[in-house]
Amino acid sequence: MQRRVLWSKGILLLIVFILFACTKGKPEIIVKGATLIPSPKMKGVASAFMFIVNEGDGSDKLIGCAIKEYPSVRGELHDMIKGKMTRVLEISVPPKETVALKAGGLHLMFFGVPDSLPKEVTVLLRFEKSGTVEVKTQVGTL
Ligand SMILES: [Cu+2]
Repeated sequence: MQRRVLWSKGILLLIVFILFACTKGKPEIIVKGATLIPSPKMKGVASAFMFIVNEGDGSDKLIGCAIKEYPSVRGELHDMIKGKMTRVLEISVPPKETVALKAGGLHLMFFGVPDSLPKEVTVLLRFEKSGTVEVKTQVGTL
């Protein structure tokens, strides 16, 4: 009896291990075409748009953002839900997929941005698994 229980526990552990092995691929994040656009209407506010590419086999999540040169700037993740800008706490980046952050959709939003900015800043993207990714970001206009 005791032996049979141990045996079935062993089988269960093996199944769990196999399932884990099949899903443990790593994400590989690459960011393209990043731009930071200061708001023409709201002082100290800027949005950022970019393509987040996950070339790896595992999923990841964007969970935060900041601007390296301006640590006091507050960064948020936003989405447009039913035409209304809404703060979200994470943005999923599935394996082998590209997530577009663009005007009218998912985007980053920064508050407390200085009036005059250099031509390029470093946006810091914080991912659940990949950690912090530094992104050279062009400062532009819409
Ligand atoms: Cu926004």
